[in-house]
Amino acid sequence: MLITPVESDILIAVDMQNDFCPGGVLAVPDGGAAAPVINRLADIFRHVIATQDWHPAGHRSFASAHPGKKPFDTAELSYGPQILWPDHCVQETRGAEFYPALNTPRCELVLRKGFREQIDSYSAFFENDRLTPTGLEGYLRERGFTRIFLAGLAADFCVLYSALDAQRAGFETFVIEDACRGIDLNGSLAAAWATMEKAGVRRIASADIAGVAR
Ligand code: VGL
Ligand code: ZN
Repeated sequence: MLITPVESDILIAVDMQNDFCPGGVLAVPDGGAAAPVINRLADIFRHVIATQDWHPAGHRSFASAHPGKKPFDTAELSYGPQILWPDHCVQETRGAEFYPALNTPRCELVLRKGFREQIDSYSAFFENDRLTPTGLEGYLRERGFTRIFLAGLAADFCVLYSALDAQRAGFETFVIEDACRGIDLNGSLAAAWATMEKAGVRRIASADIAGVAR
């Protein structure tokens, strides 16, 4: 399958930030390796946007906000169970900045998410209460995009939830596997791919995009 990007296609680079990359506090295994793949793709797609995990200090998704809890434990928040993370992507810190090896100069929008202290936001479309929209669906629709191509970190969290929401919203949704890396918490990576495939999200490789060196 060879896909030639057209005007109504957009590449979304998810959470390519220092804290998810080598040396970061929530480093995704091999996470930095997604950057050169995304850079190549970002040269080919006519439209590129990026998301940025952007938490206030003391965010409720941080284990440090729950006395007695450790990172990767679960807590019951107002909207249901939430995995607790190390403090990461805190606004105005280096960890929240984009990974320097990411090079997407034509990026048209940076969508920040997770900035409400009480609600986490894995998906680029809805926060973890599944009710609070980020506004991305309206943005993409107003601009006339019909096919969404996802890349970035982490495949089994923010990419997964973004892909499911994009597909549910009626966009034809593709996840570019080698442009992503996963955290893989207790088998979450394999489960994520199974869930995405069942939902109709298409799993492709960067080599499926016409113009990428292969
Ligand atoms: C993410 C955990 C916490 C992600 C963000 O970008 O996948 N994961 N915050
Ligand atoms: Zn986060």
